[in-house]
Amino acid sequence: MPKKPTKKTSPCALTELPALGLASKDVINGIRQHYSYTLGRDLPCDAPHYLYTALALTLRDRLMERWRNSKDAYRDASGRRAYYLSMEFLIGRSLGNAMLNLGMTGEVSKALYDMGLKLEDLVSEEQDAGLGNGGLGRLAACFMDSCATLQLPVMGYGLRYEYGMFRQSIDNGFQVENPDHWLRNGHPWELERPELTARIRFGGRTEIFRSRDGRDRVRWLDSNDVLAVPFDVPVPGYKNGTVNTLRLWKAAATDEFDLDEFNAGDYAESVASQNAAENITMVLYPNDANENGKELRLRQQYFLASASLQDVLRRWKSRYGKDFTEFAALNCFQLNDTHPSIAVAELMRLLVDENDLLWNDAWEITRNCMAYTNHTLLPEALERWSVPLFRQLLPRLLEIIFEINARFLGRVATHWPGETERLTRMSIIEEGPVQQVRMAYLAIVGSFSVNGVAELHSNLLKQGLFRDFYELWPEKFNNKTNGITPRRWLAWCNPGLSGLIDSAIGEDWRTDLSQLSRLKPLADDAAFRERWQAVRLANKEQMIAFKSELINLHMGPDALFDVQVKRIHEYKRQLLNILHVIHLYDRLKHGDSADITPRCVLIGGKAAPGYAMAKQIIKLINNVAQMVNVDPLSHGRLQVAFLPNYRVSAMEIICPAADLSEQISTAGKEASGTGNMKFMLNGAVTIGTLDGANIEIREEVGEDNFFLFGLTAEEVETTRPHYNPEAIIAADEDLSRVMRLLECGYFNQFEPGIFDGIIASIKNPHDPWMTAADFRSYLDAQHRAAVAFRDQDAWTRMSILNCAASGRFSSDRTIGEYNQDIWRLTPIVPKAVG
Ligand code: N85
Repeated sequence: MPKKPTKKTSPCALTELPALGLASKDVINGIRQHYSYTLGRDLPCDAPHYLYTALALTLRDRLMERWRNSKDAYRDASGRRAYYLSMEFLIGRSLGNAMLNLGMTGEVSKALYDMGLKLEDLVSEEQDAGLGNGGLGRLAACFMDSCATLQLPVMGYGLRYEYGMFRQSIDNGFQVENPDHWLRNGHPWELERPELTARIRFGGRTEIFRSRDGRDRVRWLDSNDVLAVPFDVPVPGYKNGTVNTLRLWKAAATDEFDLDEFNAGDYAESVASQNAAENITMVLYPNDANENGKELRLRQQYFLASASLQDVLRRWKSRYGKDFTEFAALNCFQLNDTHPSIAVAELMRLLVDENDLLWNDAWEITRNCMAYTNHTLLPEALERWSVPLFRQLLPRLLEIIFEINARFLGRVATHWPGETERLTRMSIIEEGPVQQVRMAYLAIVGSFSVNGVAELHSNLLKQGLFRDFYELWPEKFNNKTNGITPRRWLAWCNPGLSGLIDSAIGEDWRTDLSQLSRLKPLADDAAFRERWQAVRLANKEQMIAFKSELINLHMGPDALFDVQVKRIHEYKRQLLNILHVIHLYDRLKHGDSADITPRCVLIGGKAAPGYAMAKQIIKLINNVAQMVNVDPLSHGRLQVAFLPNYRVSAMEIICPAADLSEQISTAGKEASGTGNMKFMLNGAVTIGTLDGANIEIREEVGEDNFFLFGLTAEEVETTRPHYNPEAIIAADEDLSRVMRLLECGYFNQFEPGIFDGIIASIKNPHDPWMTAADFRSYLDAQHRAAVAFRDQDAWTRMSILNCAASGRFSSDRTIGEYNQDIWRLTPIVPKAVG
């Protein structure tokens, strides 16, 4: 770690530099300098990777100036700040975003053109930063973009995983997971800050002692410590001079050798054992549902919470010393699901054990600065940790949780005297053969705000999972419907449509997405519709060209592009989608193809490596694709493809090219969805259930421009007790035929039995996802969509209306609401550069 300089060098002398130019000539200079000096390349080399890095560093230089001014402005304002704590930030690529938000797209393109380079070639050199599983992680990234664009003093805290989300390849139809060593070729967007390293404790034991003021205190002894080294990533706002910080922690070993081993001559072993420490941030857990009981995962969670809180307290104390009276008034932590919720107990520990506060004062602070966002309705996805594991790994934290729980249950007992059932239900500690810590309950008890991520989801939380807590504290509960950033998800990924929209309503929609409603009247303008359709056809051509490297898409851009991309999960019902494909194929085989709409069904997504059923579904999609695609009957009528390795940068190509967006989860199961919003913004029409944010999407766009099907969340629950899929199959000719094809092994002729699990799940009266129940209604909706698509002009009208109605789904709106209701921050404008 660099030593602090003994004599202070004047900061001005070091940092006062003339502003860097933004013109193409300045970009060319920057690229040349970095290419030769920073990267030390001396031959006119055509390796695009170095050119990408040189351009990235050129842009980063411009970000640096704005970053410093933003930090200065936040420090000088000394106002309230918020921190977004998340185990996942699914950033994707940063080059295009930096260029766009710096307002340099035009000048960079010109510079590259003058140098004989193609922007796309450099862009595609960048590895996705895949530091997340799916929606929750991508939401965090969109939120960071919106916070910077709204000039809010919000800092992100996360983990710098050495290996991000695995790369998926397909072998004989099966998913294969490959490690994603995304940092291998360097990551130009980060800045290591070793001087801000924090120390994190694990294991050991606790001891009570009497302090000088006569109080009983606790100390944590004999712990095994790990260092947390921050890496800062700049988060630029859209053309506003603000650059916020995303601070990602990397685990590093302390230099303390195990002296006993060392003296015994086991030098190498002693050094090697330090590796265990570095494992903490080695890999992202690839589960988008609960990761059951893995010790390493709990280590990661505590590592994030402790490092981030220590960082905030360090800044606080450098300013206010040990006076914490204003702490809750000036700091707010947003917990992205329960993953970082151990922060509740850790803040108590830091305040009480390390900063001498009394319990009650510390608790008052803690519960006034924590806010919790829930992202799931699936009870099995709620995090629980076994008490013995907790005790062994984090003994002091467990004591604090027990104390929080004891005081909380006292409160419950006063509120509902004599209701012992309620005490059992609401306890943070679940009783059973092995006691469990219920992290969601800890998060609720320790927060002043609890929110869901779409209207339906927030309401269902109040009625179901968190009902008791809602009855106790109704004022804590609120809704914040998710959103997506229009910079990445329209301006950057769909330049064709962006240009057309600009020509119609100007450019302001980038920061005020409600402006898109001005496109509505243009849906009735035939000339505009024609231009809209032309752009969308070009996007489809582009996707075909791009994907043909991996899969052979023989369908032309005139076909209906029917797309479902998201994590593979039973509740998301990729299975229902493929059953529909089998039905279409069955119709073709029986000569029922007179009025079939040419359709290209694209399905992509990763299955958690240990989720057998999800992996079977991928295999089924691939096997169906293989049968359908080679059959001459399908030619020009039907194609199915599984898109391997779905990720952020793939979505940037896919969503501008989709006609039909599949949002077909069992109602009441998808908390919100955000892919649904990306498709809508780019002019796709949704086929969906009344689930998550689909409901709000349909409200905005109107029922005529949305293909609705399926049971409602309420109907799902009332149907469940007498659900009889076999009877449904028997009564439905089309479903019977589909099931017969599956059962006779039509799609697995040389792989007997591999789909038995899937078949059984459809026929199971306890199938939680009730696939058979929605089959008929789904087929009808698909038929309506197919018929509608044949009238291209009418379809284009719907497409325009979908985009025009998507303004509400900007993450700027979402963040505006978080700020108004929870964070209450004042926007801060940094000094302009230059
Ligand atoms: N949830 C989501 O993406 N969850 C995860 O990625 C996740 C859960 C989890 C549990 C999505 C343990 C360990 C790692 C984990 C919801 O499904 C969407 O409906 N990772 C919602 O739109 C999205 O969060 C954003 O709110």
